[in-house]
Amino acid sequence: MHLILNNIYVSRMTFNKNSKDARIALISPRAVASKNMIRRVQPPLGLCCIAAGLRENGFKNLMIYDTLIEDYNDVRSLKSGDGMITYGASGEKIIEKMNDFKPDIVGVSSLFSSQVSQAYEVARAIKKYNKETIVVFGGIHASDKPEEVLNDEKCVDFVMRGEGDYTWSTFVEKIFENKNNLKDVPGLVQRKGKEFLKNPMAPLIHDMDALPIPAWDLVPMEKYFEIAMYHNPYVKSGRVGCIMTSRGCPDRCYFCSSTVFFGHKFRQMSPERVGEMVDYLVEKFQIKELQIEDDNFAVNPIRVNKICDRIKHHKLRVTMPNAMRADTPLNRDKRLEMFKNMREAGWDQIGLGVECGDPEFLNDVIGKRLDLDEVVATCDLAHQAGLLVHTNFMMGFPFETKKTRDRTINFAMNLDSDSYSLSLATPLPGTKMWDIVEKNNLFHESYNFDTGLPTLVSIKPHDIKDVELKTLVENTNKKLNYKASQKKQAVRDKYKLLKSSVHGDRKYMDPSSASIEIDKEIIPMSKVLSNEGTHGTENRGAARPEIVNKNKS
Ligand code: B12
Ligand code: SF4
Repeated sequence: MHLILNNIYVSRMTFNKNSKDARIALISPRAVASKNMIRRVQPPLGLCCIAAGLRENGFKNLMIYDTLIEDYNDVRSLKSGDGMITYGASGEKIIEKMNDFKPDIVGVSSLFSSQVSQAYEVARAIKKYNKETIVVFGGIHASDKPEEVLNDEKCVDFVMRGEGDYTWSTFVEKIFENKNNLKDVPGLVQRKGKEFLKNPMAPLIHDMDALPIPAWDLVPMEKYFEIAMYHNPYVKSGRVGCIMTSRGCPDRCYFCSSTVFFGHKFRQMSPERVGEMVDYLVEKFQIKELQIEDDNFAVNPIRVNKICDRIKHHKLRVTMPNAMRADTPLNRDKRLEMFKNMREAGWDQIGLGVECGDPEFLNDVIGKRLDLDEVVATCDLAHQAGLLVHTNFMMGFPFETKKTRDRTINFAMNLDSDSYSLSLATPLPGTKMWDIVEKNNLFHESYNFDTGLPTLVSIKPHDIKDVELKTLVENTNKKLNYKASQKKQAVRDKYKLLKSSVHGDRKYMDPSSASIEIDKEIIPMSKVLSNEGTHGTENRGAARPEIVNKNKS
């Protein structure tokens, strides 16, 4: 017998048991990348948080299936974009797994918008396995575009918006009560005829210390250790633990979608709780490195100092793949003290979010509120403390002009940073920049969610051809990193940490050996730079010193 539950049929047979016996699978879909991107893979923190919340509420039949780790080497080309790939376990493998586990409910997370087509594949596989299994989508993308998700993929039954740490238990309990009334499930979105019923969201979680330790034991940690292609792939040991010690960021960068989801209030774990999370990872998994995934880890420098004190006895190598602000704390002496503490606690590098070298664009358009002098000062302070500095920049913002690009390149070229990432700006749903792009019809014709990656042009450029912009970004990246690598052995040593064997043809290598290809001719970076100096910038990538010289003679 079936009863109708808001357009979906839920079998009484399935649900004639106690809700605590529910069989719940949480799945992380295949990822999408461009061919020359590193294929990163790390334990899915969000799903481990949800599983921990469920377990704390008495649910015990839980499975996390991360397709990326289950079949990391199943790499396929993607039709929707040239040079694009997708990797991870196939739909058939998922069905096989579901046949073993027999879930009642499946939660699918699409952490990135660029993953959503793959998340739909998961939904279709689940319904192929059993059309009565309930499929729920959540995570950043689905939270921002719930109607679109439900319209685009009929195999998705519900979207649950917002942080899922506690809302999942309510959802499973309510759906098992069979009340045909899910109005009390925070953030739930469901179809109602041609309309959508959208429940109010749960308040953001403020007591971060109350969150249980993520259910790392439900994922194959040893496999992640073996592949060792984490957010920061330059690892000394593969035994890496990833944690997030805060959520939310007080800043308002107009391109950032983290704050759309996690808000502007900085919600922090106490140093003691961070210490407990790290103790657990060391004791249970013998981690040797820690990657801190916070969006803006140093918002509270006093907390940073205390965390350093609390974890330094573990003698871990600590990295922080996301950038921190360059002006925290504002007092430079205190900043130096914080960097020294970080160094002592195991950090060997910090990352800074600079974004753009044009102060007006940076502050008036991007909304970063950052004095670029502080970036220069922070590089010096970090070096004094014995830390390397990685800086992050972007190009290709809507309506950006040559002047802004030139200023970014000149600022970056003259900065004493030890490595750089210069990315193409990518519109992310929910952000102010997305709205600007949408309103002004600036999506590049090749743009779709799959191709919304920072190695591709997603926004129609204003005063430069798209191919030229892409080349400029790629070549400037190489130049910046080449320049930096010439200065310090420590920087060259860092590149040696990347496992080259895993990726075969991937182009991540020591930038000292980088070159630029022009008209099918390979020009080594040393020649490119020695001929260019660091001033003229536009078309730097296309400058071909030998040809220029030949033409002159
Ligand atoms: C770590 C990280 C990565 C890691 C891997 C993450 C992993 N597998 O765990 C790596 C390095 C691979 C990565 C890559 C990229 N990333 Co990233 N990444 C992050 C980061 C810093 C942390 C993610 C995290 O663990 N969050 C903490 C957990 C607790 O949150 P969560 O996963 O969202 O889960 C919660 C909720 O979403 C919800 N939930 C999650 N899943 C589900 C499922 C269901 C069913 C339900 C109901 C609820 C639910 O409950 C969870 C607990 O509260 C975020 C920033 C951020 N603050 O989240 C960016 C972020 C997710 N990344 C982002 C982007 C853009 C990228 C890249 C495209 C960028 C790039 N430079 O290449 C690539 C994409 C790579 C690819 N191949 O597709 C954007 C995504 C925005 C978007 N809409 O696409 C973010 C938000 C950063 C930002 N500033 O905007 N990233
Ligand atoms: S500082 Fe980082 S996390 Fe905060 S709004 Fe800017 S990009 Fe987002």
